[in-house]
Amino acid sequence: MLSDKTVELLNGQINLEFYSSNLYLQMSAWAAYKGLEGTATFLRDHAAEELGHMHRLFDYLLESDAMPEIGSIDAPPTDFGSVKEMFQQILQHEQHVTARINELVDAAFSQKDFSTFNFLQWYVAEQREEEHLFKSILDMLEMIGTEGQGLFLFDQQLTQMAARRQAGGSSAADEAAPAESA
Ligand code: OFO
Repeated sequence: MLSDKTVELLNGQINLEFYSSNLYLQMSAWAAYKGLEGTATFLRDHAAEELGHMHRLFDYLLESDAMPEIGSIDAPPTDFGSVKEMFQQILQHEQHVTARINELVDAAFSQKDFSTFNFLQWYVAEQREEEHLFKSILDMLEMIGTEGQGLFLFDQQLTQMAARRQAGGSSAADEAAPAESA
């Protein structure tokens, strides 16, 4: 049986994963509005992944005879400055999510709640991958640049990353490696 504190923390994480999904969906809309279709597709897919993270928590609470509670979710911003600024904001957001996961792991361990501690290990690994993925995208942006055809080339890379991700055949690190242009 989960403690009240653990249920509250896991419900808080459900809320954060919902927010992450809405944030990336809004970023996807912003990118599509700017004509960056590859970036928009990549972010839209990522928004769907965040819903998957939310569902895992939702199911874990139910399997533990606790009640998931959906709270109100803050509206995400609608303007992200530039593509580079947007990916910097994503990395900062993922670092914030990692800090929240670490707090959850710490709380589970100190309560000797080893079931929740074990459940959370998936999120620990996922956050390492996600931070690595977005750092790699920022490195790629740095290399390609956004001047001249740079933004077009970057967007093409994200089209290919989204396709590889949809095919499910590569790790986060592979996804961020610049691919051959067609
Ligand atoms: Fe992006 O990992 Fe969940 O929030």
